[in-house]
Amino acid sequence: MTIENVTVNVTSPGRNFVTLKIVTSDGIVGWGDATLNGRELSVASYLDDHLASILIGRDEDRIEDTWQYLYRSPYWRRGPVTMAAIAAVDMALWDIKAKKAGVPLYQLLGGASRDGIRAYCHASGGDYAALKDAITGYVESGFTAVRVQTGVPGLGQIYGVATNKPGAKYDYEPAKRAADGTAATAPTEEVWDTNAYLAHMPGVFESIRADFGTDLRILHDGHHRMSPIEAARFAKDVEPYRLFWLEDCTPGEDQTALRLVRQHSTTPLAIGEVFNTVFDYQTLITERLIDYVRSAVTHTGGITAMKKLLDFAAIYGIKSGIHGPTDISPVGMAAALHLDLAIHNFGIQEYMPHSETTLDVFQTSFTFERGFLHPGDTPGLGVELDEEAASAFEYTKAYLPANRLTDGTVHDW
Ligand code: CS2
Ligand code: MG
Repeated sequence: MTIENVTVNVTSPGRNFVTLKIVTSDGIVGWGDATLNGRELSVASYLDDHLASILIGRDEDRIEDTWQYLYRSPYWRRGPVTMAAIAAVDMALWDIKAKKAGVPLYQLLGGASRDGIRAYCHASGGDYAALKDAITGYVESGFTAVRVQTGVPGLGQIYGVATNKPGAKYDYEPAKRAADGTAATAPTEEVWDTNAYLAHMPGVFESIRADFGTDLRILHDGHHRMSPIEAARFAKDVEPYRLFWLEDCTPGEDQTALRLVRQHSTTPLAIGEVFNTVFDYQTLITERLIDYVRSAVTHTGGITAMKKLLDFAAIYGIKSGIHGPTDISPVGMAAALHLDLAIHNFGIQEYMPHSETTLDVFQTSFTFERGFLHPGDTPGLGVELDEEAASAFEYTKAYLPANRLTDGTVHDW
């Protein structure tokens, strides 16, 4: 059989998503996630304008060959747009292969290596009282691992922290539309001060340990904002609080920055949500500078590439921590869960549940119970896009916020 039809769906049920649909000549449908937060239409164009016609008539079973063809044959390689497009094709082909075999995808990846996938959630609050409230709520709902982000005295709204509005949930939406819900025209800007952050955070972790004990897994995201020496000091300062990981402490493109952090501390390190190939990790993995690989299946070339990356990491004792925010669609999330269940070097899975509006459009078979996820046993990835429901939600431009230091200097993400 061959690939007969390739279409790209752009929809915005609460937030923007790009989904690839591949249909075979015998009518099997495969879905792939191509969502690149704030740059969605670039990937839609890459798929529509450059890849769709190449795929028509190809044998849908030749997943490895198709991946190599899409990655190696063009002159231009890598980058988030290209790798998100390749990822969507790869996921859709694995979805088709598993549907044809009549098994959930994890069975084709070697079968289950565990019964459930430990998930961490996002707890945040503008001050410690709100953060504590959020953590308490998540622990009571069964989470055994919690990422904590909080406001810093003297600074206003900070990325990753929910506003303290009464009734607001303690999570946040990574990309922002205009205040009235219509298309944004530019990113909002936030003010950042690394010194104030470094002075404030160790006390927050101390309070969390005092209030929640030693069992709770505590994670924290630095969002690439520290210099190598600042990150080294921070990682050392928070050692007594035994973080599960410190994520993205330095800018992602400088792999050697983490050498300095590693020399000074035993706080476990995670990085990679902005990476898109195994080459972004070459130094980090071979020199054992990290403990967790944070890539998204959606931004790293799909299941084929992720499996190889995680197998490479396994040789060095490095585990997975696959990216799972709301800007990864339910299709991309399902791809992560099948990998999580199958690989041996699973570490933890990020889980930021999608809104009900999103889940009305994407029908999912994955489950969450008492802190653990499972992809379900529906053949394929286990997610179907309801195209009719999706058509009611028009693409609405949204941006991740930018940030500047207190003197107005543009700062790292
Ligand atoms: C965050 C994300 O999930 C995470 O760890 O860093 O919110 C990230 O900033 C967004 O996915 C960016 O699109
Ligand atoms: Mg992150």
